[in-house]
Amino acid sequence: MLRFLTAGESHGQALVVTVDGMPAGLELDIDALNDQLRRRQGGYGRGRRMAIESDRAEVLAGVRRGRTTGAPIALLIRNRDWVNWQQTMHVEREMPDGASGARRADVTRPRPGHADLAGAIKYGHDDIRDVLERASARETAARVAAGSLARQLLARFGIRIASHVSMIGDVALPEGRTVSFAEAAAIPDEAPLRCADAPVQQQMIAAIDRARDAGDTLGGAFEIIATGVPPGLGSYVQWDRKLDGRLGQALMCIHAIKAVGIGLGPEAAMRPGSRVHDEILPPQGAGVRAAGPGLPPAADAGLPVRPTNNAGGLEGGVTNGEEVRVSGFMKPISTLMKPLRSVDLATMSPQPAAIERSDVCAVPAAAVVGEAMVAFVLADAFLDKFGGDSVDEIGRHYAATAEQVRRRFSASRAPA
Ligand code: EPS
Repeated sequence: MLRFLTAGESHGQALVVTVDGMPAGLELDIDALNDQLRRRQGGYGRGRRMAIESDRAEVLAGVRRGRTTGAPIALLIRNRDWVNWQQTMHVEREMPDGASGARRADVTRPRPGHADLAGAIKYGHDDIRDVLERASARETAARVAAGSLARQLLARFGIRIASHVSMIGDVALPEGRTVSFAEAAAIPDEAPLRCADAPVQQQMIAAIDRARDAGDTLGGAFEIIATGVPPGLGSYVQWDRKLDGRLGQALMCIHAIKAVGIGLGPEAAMRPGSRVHDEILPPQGAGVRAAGPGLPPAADAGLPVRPTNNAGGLEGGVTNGEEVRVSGFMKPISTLMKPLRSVDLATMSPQPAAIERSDVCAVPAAAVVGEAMVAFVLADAFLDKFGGDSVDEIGRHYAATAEQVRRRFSASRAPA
C-alpha cells in the first residue's frame, strides 16, 4: 500500500525519495520532518561529514497548501558536501567547466565488511567509488524523510514512536533493565548517545574514545518502541503478512544491521516458556480512552490485561495492543583508520584496506533510522487494516473498529 524508493549518492548532488500511497488530507509538518533529519545527524562518534551537512527536505510534489493530495510525494535533500566532490562525482561524461572540489583517485582496496568487494564483483566496477557512493549510509537520510511522513500519519491516530540506545560495543544497559516509552521519549535529542542511563552512557562514550584512539570502530544495539498501536495489524495467515517478519526486514535492511530482536529477542530462546509468555488477565474496565486530545478512541481500550510484554506487542505476527518493541543490532563501521588486510583489485597484491573519512560509531543515528523504518512498516500495516483514500475515511474505519473491540470486551460481558 505504502512504499518508497530512494536515489542518490553520498557525495552526489542530492538524495531524492518518492513516497507512494500516502492518503489525502494529512497536514504535513515540514518542521517536524526536518527535526527528524536533524536527529539522525547527531550522536557521539560521528565523523566530520556531519559538520558539513545540515539536512533539510524540499517538497517537490504531492503536497498542496500544506496537505497531502493522495498523489506520490517527492522530497529532495541536497548534499552540501557536493561542492567538494563535483570533480569526482560529475554526471556528465566529461568534467564540466567550473566543477569544484578535488579529483580523487580511484578506490581499489575494498574494505572488509563494506559492500566494496561484493559490489565491485557484482556490477563489474573498477573504481569501488561506484559501489560505496550508493552503499553509504548517507541514503538513510532519505528513509528518515519518508518515515517522518509515515510517523505523521500514525500520530494522527495516537501512535507514537521513540527509541533508545541500549548497547555500544560491550557496554550495555544492565540485564533486565526495561526502558519505558515515556523514558525513551524523554531522552533529549542532544544526549550524546541517547542512552536512558547516564552512568552507562558515560562508559559508552569512553568506549568510543578508546576505539577512536585505536583506529577502530564500534557497533551496538538500539530499541524502538511504538505505543498506541491498535491490535490486529499484520496477520498470521500468510508468511509475508506477518508483521514481525516485515519489521525484521525493515530493520535488517538498514546499513550495518546484523540482527533484529522482537520483545525479549534472542533472550526468549534461553528461557523456559513460563518465563517468556505474557499471561492474559481479565479487562480492567472498558472505558473509552481517547488515543490523545482531539483523537478517536484508542483501539486497544478495554482489552484483556497483559502484565508483561516479552512478546514485544506481537503474537503470531499480529499486534496484540501492547507496545511494539523491536531491537536492532549493528556491527562496527567498516572503515577503520587502522585498516585491515585487503587486496588492491588493480594489481591483486596484498594491501591495507582503503581509508575513507568515516564515523567511529553511528548507533544513535541507526536508532533514528530504525524509528523511521518501523514507522513506515506500521503505517503500511495500518493502512492495510484501516485503509482508505483520505485521512477522514481511514478515521471512520478506525473509530468503528475501536468501538467494536471495546464492545466485545465491555464490562457487561466481564464477570463481576
Ligand atoms: C559513510 C561515511 C561517512 C558518513 C556517512 C556514511 O561519510 P563521508 O564518507 O562523507 O565522511 O558520514 O554518513 C552520512 C553522510 C550520513 O548522512 O549519514 C559510509 O561510508 O557509509
